[in-house]
Amino acid sequence: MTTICAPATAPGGAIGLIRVSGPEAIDITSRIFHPTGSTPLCDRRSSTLTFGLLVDKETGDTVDEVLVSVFRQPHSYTGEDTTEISCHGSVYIMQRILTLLLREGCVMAEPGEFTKRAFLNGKMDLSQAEAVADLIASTTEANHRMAIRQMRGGFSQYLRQLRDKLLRLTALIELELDFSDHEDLEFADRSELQNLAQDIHTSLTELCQSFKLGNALKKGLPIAIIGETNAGKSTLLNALLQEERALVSQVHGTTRDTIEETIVMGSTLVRFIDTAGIRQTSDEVERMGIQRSFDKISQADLLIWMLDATRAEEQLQSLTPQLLPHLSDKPFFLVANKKDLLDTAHREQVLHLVTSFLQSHGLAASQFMCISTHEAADIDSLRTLLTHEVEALTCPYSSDALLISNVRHYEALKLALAAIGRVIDGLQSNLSGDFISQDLRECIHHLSDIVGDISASDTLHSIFQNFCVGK
Ligand SMILES: Nc1nc2c(ncn2[C@@H]2O[C@H](COP(=O)(O)OP(=O)(O)O)[C@@H](O)[C@H]2O)c(=O)[nH]1
Ligand SMILES: [Mg+2]
Repeated sequence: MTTICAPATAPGGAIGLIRVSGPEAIDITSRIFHPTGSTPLCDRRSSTLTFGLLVDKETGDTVDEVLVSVFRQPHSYTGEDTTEISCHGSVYIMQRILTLLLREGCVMAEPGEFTKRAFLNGKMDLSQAEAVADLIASTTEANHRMAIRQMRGGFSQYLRQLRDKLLRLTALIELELDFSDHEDLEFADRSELQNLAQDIHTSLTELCQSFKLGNALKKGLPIAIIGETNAGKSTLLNALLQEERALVSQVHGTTRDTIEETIVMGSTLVRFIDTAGIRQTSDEVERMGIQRSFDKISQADLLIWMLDATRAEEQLQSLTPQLLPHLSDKPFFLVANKKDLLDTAHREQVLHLVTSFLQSHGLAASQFMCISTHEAADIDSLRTLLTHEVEALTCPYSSDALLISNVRHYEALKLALAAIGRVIDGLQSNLSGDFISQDLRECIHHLSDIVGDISASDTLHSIFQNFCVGK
């Protein structure tokens, strides 16, 4: 096993950290380090800090004053002997120290190699290792909470319980098989087996269902802004983002493709999607954009339907047939824009119109607002309402509920779910235990894949290559 080194902090901070891990970590570090005290680094106990000078032997230069932590295997992050050199954060110093470490026999770590070694040495399972990357990337309270829970083993523990249940089920079925020659003997009561299988099926279904929200929390809860051309959708996106992201113009059909941007609202990352305005058009490119708008409408968790208030009635009527199916299955806000162009009487009229429209279609918009996207106060009110709605959408999952946010886990869980589905079918149709236990094994296999008990080396490679260097 090689001894690896890498910077663990980004350049530019006051303090920089360089990590060294592997069988020779302490030896190599001690060759470039002169402790201030009398105890050489090699004689220091695990989890100690030693102050001293980092010296280039060849030139005799003092490179920096540093603190070196020593962790002896297995009591380290990687499970190997490890040192961590805290130096001043200058890019020059860090590079110089790394050069010395390489000269003494270290090799540069690949991205994620420290965590990969931690996994290979049994310090954590694969789902925990993946959570480390999520934790580093977390930008909101919600995805931080998901990552830390997974890193601390909440998910692994739940999977282990499921696997134990599956093993019990397999044992019962194999017991039945062993005695299958005795025709009259029915050792395992099949209805009990069914209950057990059903129980596992329910757990796996819940996990799979949680992916929609888990993934949304990770990538941003999708909120689509929809409506006819020129209603002010792109202006709204820019106002919500507080930047000029999308092109705004009075030319109809300016936004031809969807534009997506994420921002944090409350504790959640949300992803606003500005869509191409929906209208009849002979322009092929614009038609493709409109088709994409409908795709985004289906994928969104929340819709903002924007009307041009000066044309509210015709816009409500013309879009209703196409939008109605989408409005009944997810929360939506109806926003009439350009209120600055209306007098008070006209505003009342729009309010009346929208209220009776909603009633006549049996729709309950979460909110109706008449705004001007040019008014900061209006944007603030809309943002407050949206934040409440977003919190409401994410709260059905209490803070300690398990949420799947990793595509790899989701794919494995879907396969496990299909396998346990076949087990239930098999039990119901009195299939021979041979076949049933085959599906049970497959189900166990997919769960084991998530925690990395059986993962092939190329799977591991593709997971760890996305890590940052030094982790
Ligand atoms: N008077 C007025 N004009 C607006 C308002 N919001 C947007 N507009 C204008 O409406 C036109 C179309 O806006 P845009 O955001 O490109 O609409 P989109 O096609 O729905 O994306 C532009 O000229 C905007 O300046 C508003 O609140 N009041
Ligand atoms: Mg636009």
